[in-house]
Amino acid sequence: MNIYKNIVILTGAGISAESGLATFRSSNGLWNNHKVEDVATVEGFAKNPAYVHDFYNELKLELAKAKPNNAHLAITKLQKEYPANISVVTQNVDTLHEKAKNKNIFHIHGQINQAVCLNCGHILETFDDVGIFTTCNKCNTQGMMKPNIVFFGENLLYMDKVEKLLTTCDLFLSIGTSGIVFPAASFVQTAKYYGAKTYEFNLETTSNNCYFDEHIKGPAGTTLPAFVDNMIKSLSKN
Ligand code: BV8
Repeated sequence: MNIYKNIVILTGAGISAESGLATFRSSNGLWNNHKVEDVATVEGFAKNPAYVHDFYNELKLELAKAKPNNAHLAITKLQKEYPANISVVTQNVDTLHEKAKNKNIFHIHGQINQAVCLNCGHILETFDDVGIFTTCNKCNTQGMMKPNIVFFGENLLYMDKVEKLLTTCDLFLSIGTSGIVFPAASFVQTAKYYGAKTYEFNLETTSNNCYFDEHIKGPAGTTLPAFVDNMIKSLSKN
């Protein structure tokens, strides 16, 4: 196995599945009980902000209890024992990468424990409920807080940084994402275009499969630790 210098790890809801969190598009998925347009679009929030706040306040309770699994911990081990720049670009709004003590984490679709003030842009970090009566603790405006979640139709966060990471990485690992939501679904294409080796870790092959050099099938809680151990072992062989 090669030695890599710049590694990007893209994660989706599948990496949190073994922590007991529902993914988006599986049968008991998050969206199945709610319409995407009602809880994850700009229009939905404008139409009924209280409903959207309730959805994320409920999700917050569940995500706060979740514990990282062996896939998250494997990333911590890699970042500790493998001498490379290793970034985690996550579509997940849970904080399991933080709980596992991963470093260099970029939440491109936002974070459940944050709300943003639409008046002054201040980010409120809280696992408490946020609603239409919440006051911004910076500008004191009431009723202008929005979950700091990137809705469909909104630009992603950290995209400048992510672009740089994708065009300079030599290894791109995609863990537990269906490759349906853009632009995150196109990251593998960019990485591959700029010469990265690309691996997909999933229970199934996804719509993006032509851009992956290798598919590692199975639950990430098993496949990723094994892959990380091999990467670390390969250091002594070179
Ligand atoms: C934007 C917030 C510019 C809510 C989310 C190009 C083509 C087509 C459409 C578009 C395009 N460009 C833009 C769009 C529109 C849209 C889009 O992509 N639509 C899709 C549905 C076609 N994109 C956007 O609007 C994005 N913004 O492009 O801005 C712009 C600006 C103005 C106008 C237009 C464009 C914003 C996208 C962000 C939306 N917000 N989340 C929340 O998180 O609560 S997206 C949501 O989907 C989550 O973030 C989630 O992470 C993400 C992706 O889903 P996955 O993580 O992949 O989860 P999923 O359930 O799908 O899959 C899980 C996978 O894990 C499965 O494959 C499963 O097999 C696997 N798995 C399960 N268990 C395991 C496992 N794998 C391994 N181990 C296991 N144990």
